[in-house]
Amino acid sequence: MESPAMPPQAALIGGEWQATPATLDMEAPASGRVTTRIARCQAADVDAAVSAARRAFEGDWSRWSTRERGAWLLAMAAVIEADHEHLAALECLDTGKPLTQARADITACARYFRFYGGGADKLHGETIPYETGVTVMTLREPHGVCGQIIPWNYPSQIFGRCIAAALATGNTVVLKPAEDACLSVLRLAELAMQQGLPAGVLNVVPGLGREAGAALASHPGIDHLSFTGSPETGTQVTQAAAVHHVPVTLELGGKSPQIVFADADLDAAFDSVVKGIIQNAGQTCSAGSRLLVQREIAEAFTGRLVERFAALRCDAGEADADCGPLINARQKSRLEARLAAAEADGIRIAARGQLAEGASQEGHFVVPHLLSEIPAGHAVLHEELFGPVLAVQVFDDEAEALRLANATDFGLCAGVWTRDGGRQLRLARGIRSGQVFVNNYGAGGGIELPFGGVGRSGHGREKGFEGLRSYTRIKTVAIKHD
Ligand code: TXE
Repeated sequence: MESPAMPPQAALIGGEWQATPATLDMEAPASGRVTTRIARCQAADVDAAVSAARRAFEGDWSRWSTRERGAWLLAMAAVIEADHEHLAALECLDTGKPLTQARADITACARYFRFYGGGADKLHGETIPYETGVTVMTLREPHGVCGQIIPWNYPSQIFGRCIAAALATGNTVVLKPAEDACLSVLRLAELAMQQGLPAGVLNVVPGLGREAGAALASHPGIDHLSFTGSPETGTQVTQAAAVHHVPVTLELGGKSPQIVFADADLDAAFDSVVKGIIQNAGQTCSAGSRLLVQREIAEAFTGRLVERFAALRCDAGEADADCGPLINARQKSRLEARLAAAEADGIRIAARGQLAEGASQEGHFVVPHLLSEIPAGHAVLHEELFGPVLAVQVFDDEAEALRLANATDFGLCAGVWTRDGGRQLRLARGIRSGQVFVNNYGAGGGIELPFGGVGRSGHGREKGFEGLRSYTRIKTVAIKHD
């Protein structure tokens, strides 16, 4: 694969690409090689971006009708589709993910623009019956200037879900992409400007979390903040935003179970269990990282998994193997330390995948691991490992399955595999999480489906129409008349 053309090495502020005195090297996770540099924004750059976003919000942008905003988003979807292969190549190089996955992510990004482009003129308030002679209505208004801090695992998809929903509802945005992977985001911002988005409606301030990210979270000039990342950083961001009473949407990852009962379509469950943890090398907030399997089928089902895991190959994204590398050396050594601790604690490594022959030794690869015989309460059952590691637990009956599924502080997704209709409904209600998939598992997918967590997985919802609603606030207007 040829090296894709690189996006601007600058910040986008008030419609201008502005270089910063300091820059950050970007590294390809599959080779450790530096691919390009990005801007390293500081508090002053963030301040300028927030001011530009405020001017845009109070200027022309607020006069665009919902239909005009929708039309722009639909045109942007077409532009993304036209640049599909270039964007996919950037995403593949920058994150290390298999090219097929990178392509799917760009397709999803375009679909967010299409979905929210179509939705822009379909969101409305209500009228409320009240006293005689008083008409009451609710207006859905944009928050104003939205701060968005996004991670490196799905840069283009998360750009799509946050930016398209925020712009569809008339907000302006200051976006802080992740320092580990943001090339597709910069290219998408470049395309948005070429597509005639007014200056200041979208501002992008690349840089470090503790610099640009912290400056954005604590900025008094933002009206709403959305953050996707770790629970620890989520707490810091929330505390910073609370000083100015800024509402926050948090998407903080998970430890999602896939529960397989003996009566399920086991072939379908099997493929989905593997994909649910291997996708994006397990660096997916909604990864199915715990398998709960019923005792009658546990040996046979796990035996198949052992074979499949042993055959999984890791390689650079462009080789389009089963699994790419982890994002950086820090994530790799963090995961390796946890795997070593698990082994030292007597947990069985039932299977390990392999590194492809051509894979670079400098790449941040960790091969897929299947863990079994795990003592109750062990860290691998409740920590988000964020790698291709599946922890297997065996249960006897539905009550035990539900108890194990809920034995986590996280609550983002769950998969339930059973043909028993009553059990499907009982578990769908009983599992403490933002999404439950029955006889399928939509890790990371589902543009139309509200998405978000409970507990340590965060709060607020993105995606679907809920995503549009969350970028608006309600104003109640009561008019007394004759
Ligand atoms: O996350 P951080 P990291 C989880 C996953 C992973 C762990 C650590 O378990 O192993 O987090 O990853 C910005 N103020 N997820 O260290 O720090 C940062 O620049 C404001 C799950 O990469 O949360 C980046 O843009 N912003 C997750 C974003 O926060 C700050 C995806 C995420 O970085 C900041 C990624 C600060 N003080 C990691 N510090 C998911 N839910 O999908 C950092 N940032």
